[in-house]
Amino acid sequence: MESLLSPLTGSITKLTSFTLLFLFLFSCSTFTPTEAYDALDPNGNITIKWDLMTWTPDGYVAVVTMFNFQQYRHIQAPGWTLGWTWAKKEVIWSMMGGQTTEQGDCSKYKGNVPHCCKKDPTVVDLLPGTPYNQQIANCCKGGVINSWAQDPANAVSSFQLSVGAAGTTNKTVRVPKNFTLKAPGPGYTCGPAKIGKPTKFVTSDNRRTTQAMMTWNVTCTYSQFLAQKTPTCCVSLSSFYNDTIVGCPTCACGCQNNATDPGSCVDPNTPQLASVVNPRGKGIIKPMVQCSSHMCPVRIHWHVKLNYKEYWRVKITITNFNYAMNYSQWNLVVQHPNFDNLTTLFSFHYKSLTPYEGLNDTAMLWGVKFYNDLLSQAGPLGNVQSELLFRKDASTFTFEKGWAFPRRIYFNGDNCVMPPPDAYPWLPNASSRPIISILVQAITILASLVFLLAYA
Ligand SMILES: *[C@@H]1O[C@H](CO)[C@@H](O)[C@H](O)[C@H]1NC(C)=O
Ligand SMILES: *[C@@H]1O[C@H](CO)[C@@H](O)[C@H](O)[C@H]1NC(C)=O
Ligand SMILES: *[C@@H]1O[C@H](CO)[C@@H](O)[C@H](O)[C@H]1NC(C)=O
Ligand SMILES: *[C@@H]1O[C@H](CO)[C@@H](O)[C@H](O)[C@H]1NC(C)=O
Ligand SMILES: *[C@@H]1O[C@H](CO)[C@@H](O)[C@H](O)[C@H]1NC(C)=O
Ligand SMILES: *[C@@H]1O[C@H](CO)[C@@H](O)[C@H](O)[C@H]1NC(C)=O
Ligand SMILES: *[C@@H]1O[C@H](CO)[C@@H](O)[C@H](O)[C@H]1NC(C)=O
Ligand SMILES: *[C@@H]1O[C@H](CO)[C@@H](O)[C@H](O)[C@H]1NC(C)=O
Ligand SMILES: CC(=O)N[C@H]1CO[C@H](CO)[C@@H](O)[C@@H]1O
Repeated sequence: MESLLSPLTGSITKLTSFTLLFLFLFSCSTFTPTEAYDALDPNGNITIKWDLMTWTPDGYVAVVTMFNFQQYRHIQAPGWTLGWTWAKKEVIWSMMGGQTTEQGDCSKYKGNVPHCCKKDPTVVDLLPGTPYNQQIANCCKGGVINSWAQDPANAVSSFQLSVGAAGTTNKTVRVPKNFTLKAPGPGYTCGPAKIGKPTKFVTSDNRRTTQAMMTWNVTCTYSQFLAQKTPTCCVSLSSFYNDTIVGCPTCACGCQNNATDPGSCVDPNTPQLASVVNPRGKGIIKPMVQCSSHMCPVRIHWHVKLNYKEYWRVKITITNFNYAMNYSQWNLVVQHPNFDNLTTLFSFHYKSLTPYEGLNDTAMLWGVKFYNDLLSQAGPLGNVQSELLFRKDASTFTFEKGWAFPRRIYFNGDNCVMPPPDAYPWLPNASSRPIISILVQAITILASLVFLLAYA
């Protein structure tokens, strides 16, 4: 209890300039959204590797492997869709661990009919539970791929295809062109296939190495601008030192409009309507959000909970307002200068994302498997929460100027809408805080403690 009474220390002038410097750095590091460059994950990409394993009488058998090298952007249900354009008149005789969505016109083939004759095939993953004789390693997860930081073992997806009417030497084979990746919506741009060194495979007993006949790679990168998404999440704030709860900005993710779009949201008192209105079908699942002033499918609440002498504590709550989505393997990226001294984190996993040497202010947080890695659909179970304990660095720590609040938050890789900085809960009399206000505050805290103890 003694620690609770510690005054909110810190030299104000120093802190103000620090805040200004930080804001300056921060505003300079916000990139124009046209660039497919993510400052928090500069090397993030999805690499699609084609390994030609054997030649066949009229072509080759290839194993295609997609590596999700992105730290925090995963591919969730209904999964990835990969397309390309053949350079010649290739056909796909057969596939394992994946399938094309359309066969196309195979009328000129008699007897053996190819799996797909389209010039621009579109491939999707098979579903879990596919018979073993149609599976290969890393297939059949319904197109769901985890992120590299969260679960590298499940950040890979593979399928195999037998290609005909193709070349049968590394001189006559032509690489496919115009790769497209939907994951599941737009957002990714893929570069051209680049032929490189053939992949070497080591047998499990480490006693023999084989190699592919030929290997090429395609790299795809994400751009939020291309995805053209309306925001999908927002941030609300509160603190122990101010009763105000700063909610998500109004219409952060869209407005409730009964006139032009009746039923654009679900009244929480009649949530059973949701399942009727939004049957699970193909393609992107449209959010079916609970009616609110912000209309976001997901809200992240950051509550500055306690102040100790050497530590301070934050509670994070993620709430699902979407009746059409269970967010599996959700993740959060949070930027706050005190992440360099995160001491304890309860019931979430943590990884520091350090894109810049010496700047350790960004963390990735995600749920514990089988405990809270699933953010259930809107309703009583639709939230997950955690508490974070930070160690104070006397030279930077302050409750002034909203310093204790996050600089930005991403949910599943999407930037969440923050309240405007001038709306953050301020310390009482923040502008010119005389010593007495500390006393008042201490007394207030004491009083509320006494109150709590009295009624506990
Ligand atoms: C893709 O990501 C991997 C892993 O971060 C990196 O090694 C590779 O250079 C990246 N490729 C491109 C073309 O950026
Ligand atoms: C094709 O294979 C030969 C050796 O078998 C190799 O020297 C050549 O670089 C390869 N060409 C390509 C385009 O991979
Ligand atoms: C590449 O694919 C896109 C979409 O499938 C299509 O609009 C475009 O015309 C294609 N370009 C070429 C050169 O095939
Ligand atoms: C293709 O990508 C894989 C995975 O990053 C890498 O191991 C391999 O060296 C790359 N190969 C080529 C030919 O670029
Ligand atoms: C839309 O309808 C709901 C209830 O049907 C109502 O609570 C809400 O105020 C209406 N919103 C507008 C913008 O009219
Ligand atoms: C979410 O999961 C629950 C429990 O597994 C299930 O009953 C519900 O139908 C799921 N909702 C959606 C939208 O998939
Ligand atoms: C960043 O913080 C984490 C956790 O406190 C620590 O493990 C990591 O070494 C730090 N990295 C740097 C570059 O300071
Ligand atoms: C709490 O913060 C709000 C700004 O969000 C401010 O208007 C209000 O005056 C603060 N309350 C106190 C007691 O200082
Ligand atoms: C109080 C404290 O532990 N401060 C440390 C916070 O982290 C930085 C960098 O990691 C250290 O230099 C500080 O000593």
